[in-house]
Amino acid sequence: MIVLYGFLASGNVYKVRLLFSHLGIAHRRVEVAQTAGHTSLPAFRRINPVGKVPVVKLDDGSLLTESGAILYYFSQGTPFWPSDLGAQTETLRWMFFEQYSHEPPIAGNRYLLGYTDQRGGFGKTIEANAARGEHALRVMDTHLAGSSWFSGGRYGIADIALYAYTHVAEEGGFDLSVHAQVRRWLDRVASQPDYIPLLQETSAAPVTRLEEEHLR
Ligand SMILES: N[C@@H](CCC(=O)N[C@@H](CS)C(=O)NCC(=O)O)C(=O)O
Repeated sequence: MIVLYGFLASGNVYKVRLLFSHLGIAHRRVEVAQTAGHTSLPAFRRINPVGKVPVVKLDDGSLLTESGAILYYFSQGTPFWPSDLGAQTETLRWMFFEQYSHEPPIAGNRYLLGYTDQRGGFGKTIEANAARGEHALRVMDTHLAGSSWFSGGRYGIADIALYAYTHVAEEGGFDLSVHAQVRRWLDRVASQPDYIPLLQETSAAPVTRLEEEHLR
């Protein structure tokens, strides 16, 4: 069975779990506790030298890293990756936007405000992320005024990539009430068949911890 390394509340891991749910792909999850520093452990750095989740281990032992690359891999030959070159380019445009202009400030503030002691000298970073993230949300809202989706005219992997941290942006201090088009799009995503909420466990076998995994 496919192994997915990552923690449940991670938006980047959720992207993969949401696509797996839509496609009916079974996986077993290995917990890698970021807040306990487990992404820095030598055992994990051997799996992904970058030290980030998600990581997917295929049945032949090969490893896939980077959420966008993993979405690309599993969406091939499915409706979640368009067949037309223009729509593919549009999908990639929004996935690159997500990785550079959207996820760093929005996920960054969600992490700093929700998972760290925010009095620990992060004030200026939180402020800069707030401005960058708000800009990204405005760009999305403007796009959605003329289009229902981000993946070339239909729901696809760019929508999944952008949904992961947009739907929890309020945990990072962002006000979604001012982005009406974004809120409608969030509802459209959540009404897709086999949608799962972020914290719903999807592992088809008991979740193990990284330490246990390396004793197997
Ligand atoms: N570009 C990467 C980013 C992944 C990422 O930032 N993962 C976070 C969790 S959401 C992580 O593993 N952080 C651990 C750390 O930085 O030590 C992707 O899209 O997969």
